Amino acid sequence: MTREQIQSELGTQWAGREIIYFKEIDSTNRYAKTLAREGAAHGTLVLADTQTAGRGRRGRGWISPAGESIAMSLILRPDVPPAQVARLSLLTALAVANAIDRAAGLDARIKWPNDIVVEGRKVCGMLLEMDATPEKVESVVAGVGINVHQTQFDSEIAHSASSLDLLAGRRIDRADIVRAFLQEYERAWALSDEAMMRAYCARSATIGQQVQVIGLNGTYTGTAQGVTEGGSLLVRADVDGEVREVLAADVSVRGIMGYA
Ligand code: BT5
Repeated sequence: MTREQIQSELGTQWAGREIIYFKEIDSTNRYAKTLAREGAAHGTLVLADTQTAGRGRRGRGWISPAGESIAMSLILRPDVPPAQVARLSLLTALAVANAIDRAAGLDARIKWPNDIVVEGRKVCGMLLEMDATPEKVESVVAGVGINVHQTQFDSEIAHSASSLDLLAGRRIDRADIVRAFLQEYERAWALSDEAMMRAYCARSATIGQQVQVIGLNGTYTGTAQGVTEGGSLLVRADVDGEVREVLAADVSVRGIMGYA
């Protein structure tokens, strides 16, 4: 996976016009945040073959083995107040799912809030980090990790994870996935709010499913009804039929049937 391969026939206006590639780095998100603070342009991509300290959400880690996966962080400078930044999580998920579908021919689905699954297996995780004042978003770093060539996983994730190669039954080109991601990102960025939400919902693995909401104040089951533009999941609780708004930060959601 080289910069030249990705940028050949890329054809984007801003996404990935600048690509910074590392053979190895601690975390592309950490580096991208530093670059953003130094003034890096909207659309700059930090890409690594492997990370030694890849980050997941809430202090969890992310494994990206050398030669087998994609670890990348896209620097964004949206002209929106901080309250509207949640839209970018939805947009990022949509762009990754579309890219995997187009470049690997797989039915990629968005598992709320931030996983991409194929056949119920996690092939991608996303971590968005924002640098903002109360009034203004300075930058957002959209971090994306995709499993491409792995054939084995640590025992901790063996039941839930898979790779594009395993699912497609053929070798998928990493540069094709990164290029498609940048193209799909730009396309999704230009959509109206309504069109983006429609496309997001059509790609959701969660909407319409029975889910279990595991929160601080206990656990309940219900049916996922939709996602708000603020990124919350709407769940109709089985116990009283009330629709509750579930924030990604508050709970984890499990499908009733296993991981997805
Ligand atoms: C995520 O967190 O899924 C967000 C992962 C974001 C990684 C990208 S890579 C580029 C950029 N730079 C970074 O430093 N990070 C971003 P979360 O939902 O918290 O899931 C983390 C959990 O997923 C871990 O605790 C493991 O159980 C599992 N996991 C770790 N590595 C995995 C992998 N390669 N495939 C599937 N599951 C994995």
